[in-house]
Amino acid sequence: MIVRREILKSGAGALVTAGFAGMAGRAGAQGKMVLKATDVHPLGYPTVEAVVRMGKKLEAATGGRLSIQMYPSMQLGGEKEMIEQAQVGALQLARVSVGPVGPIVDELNVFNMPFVFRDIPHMNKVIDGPIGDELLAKLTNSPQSRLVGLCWMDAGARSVYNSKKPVRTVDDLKGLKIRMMGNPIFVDTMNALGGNGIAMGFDQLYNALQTGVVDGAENNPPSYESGKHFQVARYYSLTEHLIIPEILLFSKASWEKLSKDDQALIAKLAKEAQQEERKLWQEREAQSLELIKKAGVEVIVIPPAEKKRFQEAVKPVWDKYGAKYAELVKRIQAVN
Ligand code: GTR
Repeated sequence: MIVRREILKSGAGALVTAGFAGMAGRAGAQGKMVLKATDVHPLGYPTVEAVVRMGKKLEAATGGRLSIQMYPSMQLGGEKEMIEQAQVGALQLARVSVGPVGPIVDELNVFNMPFVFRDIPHMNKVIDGPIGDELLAKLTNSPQSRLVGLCWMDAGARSVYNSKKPVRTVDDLKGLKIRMMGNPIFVDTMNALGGNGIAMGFDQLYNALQTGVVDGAENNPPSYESGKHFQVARYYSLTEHLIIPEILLFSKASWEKLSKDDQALIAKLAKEAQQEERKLWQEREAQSLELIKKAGVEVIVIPPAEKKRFQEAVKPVWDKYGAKYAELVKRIQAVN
């Protein structure tokens, strides 16, 4: 944090230099560059592993001139801090959820709307196609983002978990304090479902669950498992109310210092990482579900009729935000 403040004080021009200089210290004068990457998840988690593999390919393709140094497990702070550091060039690659990116470029919020995708294969089709490319370009070209959108990644579907009781119906959520990611759409979604949505960083969640500041949260099985949240919140209800892809961001300040060829190489490897992560994701999701069941978590399947009630309950969220994304939503729905 001290480093960051000093960097911020030194002005925009110096930021980039500082960002690369910390790493270049090791590389010296041979033009070597170590790109600093970060993720909230630990080593071995699909998104982390995909970026680590991308780094190995980058190193091989450039004879070691470019490489990636991964700082996993929130070592550089939560996602808000990660994004801010990428924006000033204090780090180069930040793998985050689209959740906290929506407030920066509103169009991306379309992916943050509850039940916007029919299922996970539908989401993957959309991010692989022209809508995915357009939204990455929107982010990159937006003057306020100061970020380059490199690729998407699969994060499955998010479901509610809590420490109090099995949630089987939408009515069961009533009165439960549920942590949501920092974006008003999510707090409104939980409130529409009858719960009490509380915005909080992922980095604070385990403690909040343990001390009862919140009763629960919502996430995909790998995050619920790897964050050890299942140890303190033992009811997991497969509500699948949000299917939000992840996004791999590059600092625009740092990007502009790269040659066109290096930019093209990184962009190509990121596209490969998008596909590679998907395979890792599917394996990990199955493993995580198995692990939490073995650990005694009660996994509650929500039957289709009840799932429909969850979908109906979020109508106020669509009434409030939906009109802005109507065109895009139509195109998303048309993807088969
Ligand atoms: C995870 C996601 C993280 C972070 C986290 C959260 O599924 O991979 O990027 O967004 O959820 O809930 O904050």
